[in-house]
Amino acid sequence: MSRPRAAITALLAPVLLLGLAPPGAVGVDAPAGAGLLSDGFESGNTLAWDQRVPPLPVPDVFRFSDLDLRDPHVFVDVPGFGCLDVTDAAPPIGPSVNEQLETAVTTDDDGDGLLDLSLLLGFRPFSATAAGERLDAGLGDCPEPIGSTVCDWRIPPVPRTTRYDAPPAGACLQPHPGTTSGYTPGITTPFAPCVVSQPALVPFRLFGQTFELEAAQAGAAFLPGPVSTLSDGLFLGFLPEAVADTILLPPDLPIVGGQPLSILFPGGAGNCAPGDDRDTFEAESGWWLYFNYPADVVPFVGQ
Ligand SMILES: [Ca+2]
Ligand SMILES: [Ca+2]
Ligand SMILES: [Ca+2]
Repeated sequence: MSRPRAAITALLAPVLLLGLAPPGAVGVDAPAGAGLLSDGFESGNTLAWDQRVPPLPVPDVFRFSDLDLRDPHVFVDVPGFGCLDVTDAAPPIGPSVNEQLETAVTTDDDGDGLLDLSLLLGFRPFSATAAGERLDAGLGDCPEPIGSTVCDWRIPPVPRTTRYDAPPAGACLQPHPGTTSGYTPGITTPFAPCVVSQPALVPFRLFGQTFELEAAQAGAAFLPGPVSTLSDGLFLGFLPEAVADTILLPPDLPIVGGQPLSILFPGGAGNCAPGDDRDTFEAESGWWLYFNYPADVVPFVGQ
């Protein structure tokens, strides 16, 4: 059992390597030499700030302190065990996907001195009344242990810029109607006071390859007063099936090695589950991916 156990762990761990990041950072394409007076500073549109014009406001950085895939679920046809939902229930061959996600977020399992998966949200600045404020999102380099970690961006991929809002009431972010499959536990949604980023095309890293996740958003709730923790976090984005079909899992992985990523999700070619979790977005077939997360503010040494 040790071989398939390790294989499944290796297979699923890279799922954690998602990178939050919207499309080309707004403002970075400003003409060379553009200064504060020509980049929208006076308008209050901080998104228009040219990143090449220092100083960039120091961000309030929050790091995901856990990550749970809620929808779709991951099914793997394990010889001797059959078609298993390995999302939450620990399969006989090793930990579940979400157990592995937590391990990656909270420990340095691969021994390189850095927490294995660090997802950062950099608010510039964090505002409980934000309307179109700047948010940078990306992967981080954060040394272990988690309790005293200090983060910087991990580049590449470069962190990306979008905008975020803090709606005065109601839900900040919810699943798109008709795109979920009723798994338990359900998808937690953040309610005011909360923040939510605006939809953006984001790079998503998997097995060392980067592809785009469409219309991705991150939302989370917080308590009034100084904010050091985000709760009820929801991260969502659309993975086109055509993209998932072109991303091959590493050939040395047993069971699904060399197969397209889409084999992991119900409805994907070769997936063993009887259901079909695929959705349609802008005439494309694919999967809306839904993750829940909490996040904690972290000391930040980058820009
Ligand atoms: Ca978890
Ligand atoms: Ca590590
Ligand atoms: Ca779905």
